[in-house]
Amino acid sequence: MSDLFASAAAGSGTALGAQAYVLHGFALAQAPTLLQDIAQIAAQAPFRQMRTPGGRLIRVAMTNCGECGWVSDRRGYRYATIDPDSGRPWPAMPAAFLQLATAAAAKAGFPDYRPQACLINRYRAGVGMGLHQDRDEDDAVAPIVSVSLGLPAVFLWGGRTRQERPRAFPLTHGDVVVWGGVDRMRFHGVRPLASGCDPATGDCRLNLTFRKVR
Ligand code: MD3
Ligand code: FE
Repeated sequence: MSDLFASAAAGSGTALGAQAYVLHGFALAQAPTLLQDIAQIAAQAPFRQMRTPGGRLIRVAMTNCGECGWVSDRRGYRYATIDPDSGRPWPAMPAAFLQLATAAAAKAGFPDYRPQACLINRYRAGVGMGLHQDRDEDDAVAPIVSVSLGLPAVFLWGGRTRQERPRAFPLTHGDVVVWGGVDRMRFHGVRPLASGCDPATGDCRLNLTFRKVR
């Protein structure tokens, strides 16, 4: 890994791959606003555990904001403009979300980023996400921007095949990761969370993932 932007005023960055970057603490200043916005979104579209197409409960609790949201049920994984639980559109993407995502993408070399969806994942102690690829978006090179809030997690960064052994690295409160281009289809996952108490989120980790869907 090489240090990038090491002298930039907005913080340091680490390259994970040719087109994947961790921007350490990039969201720290906005974190309180983001957390307030998440609470407002969750009041309209509560966190819920969705089911896999195979019928198993997904352990990460999820909600969405933006033009469309990621959903999973017996019929499969997809993006939907309507929240299936409420029958209403997903809450709009807050201005602070959009600003942060576009600024992070630009800093990582992806100008003109317009995410249509923001999936909000909530992890509690013992909950992780198995190794997978994100393949439900039409655009397989546009970046995904992820924002970590609250309890720390160990992120698993794999290859383009499931066989490649993933590298583990920590993501902490305020970290932003941008993955696009040649690194967009890498396998990735999150180790089960250790228990803890974060001053901002209490007993959980929240992760925002911004996506260009179509
Ligand atoms: C790496 N979420 O929602 S960050 C997901 O922390 C997801 O909640 C994790 O994986 C989380 O699908 C990881 C997001 C992420 C998204 C796309 C990627 C990491 C990625 C694409 C390629 C490599
Ligand atoms: Fe993913």
